[in-house]
Amino acid sequence: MRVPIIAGNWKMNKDVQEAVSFVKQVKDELPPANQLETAIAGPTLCLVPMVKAAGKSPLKIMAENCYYKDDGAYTGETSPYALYQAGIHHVILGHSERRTYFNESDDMINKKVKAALKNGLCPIVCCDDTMGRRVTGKKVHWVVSRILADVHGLTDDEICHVTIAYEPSWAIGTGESADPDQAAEGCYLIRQTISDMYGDNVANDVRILYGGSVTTANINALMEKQDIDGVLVGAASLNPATFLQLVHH
Ligand code: G2H
Repeated sequence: MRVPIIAGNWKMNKDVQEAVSFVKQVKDELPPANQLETAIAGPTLCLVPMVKAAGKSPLKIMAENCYYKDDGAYTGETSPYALYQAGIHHVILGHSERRTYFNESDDMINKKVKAALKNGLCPIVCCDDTMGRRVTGKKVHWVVSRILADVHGLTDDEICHVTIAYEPSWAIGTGESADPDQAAEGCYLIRQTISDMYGDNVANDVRILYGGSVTTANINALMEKQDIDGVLVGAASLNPATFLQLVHH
């Protein structure tokens, strides 16, 4: 059975004090992780204090990115090895904003996914989609080719530690969420692709999330869909009370 996930992605928001205060406000109000997983991805500077503040609570603290080398002369990058050693065991990779503003290619994301897994980190691999491609009917090939490239070369065991997030670019931060049917269609296509690559048993174990303008108003309709195992939430995850409403939707 796939345990559902409610994950926040703060992006480049909050300082250390704000991040720690948020964690302290929510950490005792969360369901057990075997019923519903809860996670927050925060800015790199905040991660270690957040892990400390979360203590033994079910809240998982995630990185928003990492590099594909463990160490070396890579000024400004974050080591997946060092993240794991610091108690951060999850990382978002390939977010649309990384692809768009920092020119991350599928090849680079594939290297990062492999490096994360090698170091014990569980990646949430984001797979975007544009309105243009949707309108011209190329959406199927686009979502599928992203997945084929980003998880290329992973073993059956490795892919089971990967979560995939379907995030249409036109829904990210725009207030215009994909409607539940569109979101479910993207997640379904991704699961079919995983099934073609690894078989039905593996595809049934891999969790697939929807992300893009998720709010307290639309989360129920999204979570009801069979192929949507959870949500990756940006703006609506910044307020502790709203995050708790999303968790207890
Ligand atoms: C999509 C999402 C979080 P938002 O990027 O990954 O952000 O909910 O603000 O659209």
